[in-house]
Amino acid sequence: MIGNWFIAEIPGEVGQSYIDFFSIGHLCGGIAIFLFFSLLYTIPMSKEEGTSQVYLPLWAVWIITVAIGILWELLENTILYDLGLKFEFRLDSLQNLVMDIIFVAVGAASSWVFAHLLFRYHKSPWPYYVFGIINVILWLGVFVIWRYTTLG
Ligand SMILES: [Ca+2]
Repeated sequence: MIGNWFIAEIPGEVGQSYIDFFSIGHLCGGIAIFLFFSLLYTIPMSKEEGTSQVYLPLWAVWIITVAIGILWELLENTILYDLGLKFEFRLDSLQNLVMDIIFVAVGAASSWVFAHLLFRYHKSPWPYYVFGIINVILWLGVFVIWRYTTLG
């Protein structure tokens, strides 16, 4: 089908096209890793002294998350590949690998924007984590459905 080079529709295209169901997994990962490391911002922020106490600014949380995304691709396409743990035992194409990292970066950036907007009006971190976790679960649902439509 036209567009297969861009979006994987069959198992043989997974990891080769720019986008496949694992892209959504990377989006989830970006959101979830950002949520986790942002604890170093939100916990001190919610104390009396406010943002002057933060251990890690949110831009640094974003950079850590993207760095983990890059490390994951290195690990996945070297060690996990050698161990035979990679999907259908083939390496990601360069375009797929780069898009995976971009999806992590976009997921993390969406959490960053959300945190930035929310903390302007509401200094408690709870709504941020409640909606953040709901967001991860919704995208996991998209991942599972897309995985099912690709693999059958
Ligand atoms: Ca990958």
